[in-house]
Amino acid sequence: MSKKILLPFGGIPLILTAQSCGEKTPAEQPKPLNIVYIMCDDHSYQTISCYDRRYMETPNIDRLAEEGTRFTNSFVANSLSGPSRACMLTGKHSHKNGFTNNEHGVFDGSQQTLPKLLQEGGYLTAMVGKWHLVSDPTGFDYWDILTGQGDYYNPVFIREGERVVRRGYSTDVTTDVALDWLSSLGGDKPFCLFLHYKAPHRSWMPDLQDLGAYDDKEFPLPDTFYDDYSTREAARKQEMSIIADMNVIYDLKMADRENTIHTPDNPALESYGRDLYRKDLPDGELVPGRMDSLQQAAWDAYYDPLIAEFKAANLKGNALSEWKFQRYMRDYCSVINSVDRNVGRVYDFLKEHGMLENTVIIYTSDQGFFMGEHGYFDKRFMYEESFRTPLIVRMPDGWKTPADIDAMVQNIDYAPTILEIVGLPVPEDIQGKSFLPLLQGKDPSAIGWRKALYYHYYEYPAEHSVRRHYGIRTARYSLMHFYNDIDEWELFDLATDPAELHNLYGTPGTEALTDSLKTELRLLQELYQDPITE
Ligand code: SGN
Ligand code: CA
Repeated sequence: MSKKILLPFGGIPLILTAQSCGEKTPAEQPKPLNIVYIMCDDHSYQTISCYDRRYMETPNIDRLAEEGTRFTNSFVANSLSGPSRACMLTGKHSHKNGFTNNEHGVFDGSQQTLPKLLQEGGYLTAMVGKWHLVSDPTGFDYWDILTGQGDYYNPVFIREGERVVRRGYSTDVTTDVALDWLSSLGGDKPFCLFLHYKAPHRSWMPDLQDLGAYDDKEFPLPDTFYDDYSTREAARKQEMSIIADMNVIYDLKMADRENTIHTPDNPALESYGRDLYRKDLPDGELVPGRMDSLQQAAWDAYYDPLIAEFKAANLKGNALSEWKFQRYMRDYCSVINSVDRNVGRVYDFLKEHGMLENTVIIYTSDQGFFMGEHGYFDKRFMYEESFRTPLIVRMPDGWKTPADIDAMVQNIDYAPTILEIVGLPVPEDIQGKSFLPLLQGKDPSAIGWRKALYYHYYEYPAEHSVRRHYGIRTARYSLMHFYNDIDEWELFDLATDPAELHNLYGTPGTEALTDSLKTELRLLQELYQDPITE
């Protein structure tokens, strides 16, 4: 049982929840709560050890879960960067916030957003790192964002309109900027920091100190790596296959100095050269977003022998596919090493400054990511690995929150949850629901928590060729409709087919189930007022 303490703060009641049962209670004069919201780009839950122990260890992210709450059924509304960020900022589905896809989207910064509501409630707000919403950020007292997708080495930032090149590795320098901002804060105002890493986005370039970190590890091939996509047309028609679409030069860094590496499974990619990602530069010169000569030398010292080995091996067929999978996993996990280290830096900073007692730490990603399941990399699909996203919430010291929350939450819920945690009102038009009651240990059914999620992905025709689709997911079933230049439904029983290999749509005996899911889907489309129901 928890009790609520109402305190005046900035003219608005601040709700703090203290533990009862004789355990620790907040200090007599509780400080307003700060928020540190850490969001990675494309971080799969499969590569966070508190979610999945198969691949790697992430002790610092795990510590947040140990001291806080791990959400085991956390999802996005549209599995793509810009749209996800817009959903998070507004608490609304894509069709409502207007940012449906990366290709043509420009975020309308004049609309109501979480940072603006926090500012109005007396908060200092900052946006640091990947923004990806094209228009300039609004609602922030400080913003210092990566350009576009951002670069891994010596990245270019736009600091409140001014271009700044920062020497170093993206995840480190982004943390530096965030900690500098936190250090600059004085006074009594609480803050909300949005710390958005570029990592581990494609092309998965590790920090120099992490090169080779997983070379001794043989990653288990996912059971569905050689999926034949039978019964699933949209699943087959994509262009995000490790075997067919992942480029050994661009993605896996196998470019030799003479550009003699070819991609036998995809001749169209042969024209890619070494300079796609390897940046040979005159000594001492720093070209923004590119390695300097010292970084380049360390990079080459690691990759050159691998490139020679790869050329000599002349792999074909499954041997080449599985080699690609191993290299992908090694690079990706190496990039996560730096993420985890930097999450530790943020934690240590808060601890050293006595802020763990009044700061909420949230760790999440803009969407999930395929780690070879169905043979894929990338995301976009409503299939589980991409639809899900990691979510860990560490409430301030003194709170006792459930170790795990299994209710289905979605990124449109973040804004109302944060507003409710800090005691600010949640505007009526926000579509997400605050999951603060779940953090307080309330039973989902007792509070009428949602039983179904709505999803809508729009970016097609576009890179990776994932067809437009919308759908509904309940605790047991996933029903999706692919549309535009295709008209295909897919239905999965997640209880008997968690890998989503057997499309049950149209199979005898599923008529009643399909009808009821379709009815629920239409109700969700009405509820959220999505005009597209093709
Ligand atoms: C880039 C990547 C894609 C990726 C999109 C969207 N290609 O275009 O592989 O799907 O970003 O990612 S790359 O050749 O430029 O690396 S998102 O996370 O920003 O939505
Ligand atoms: Ca992303």
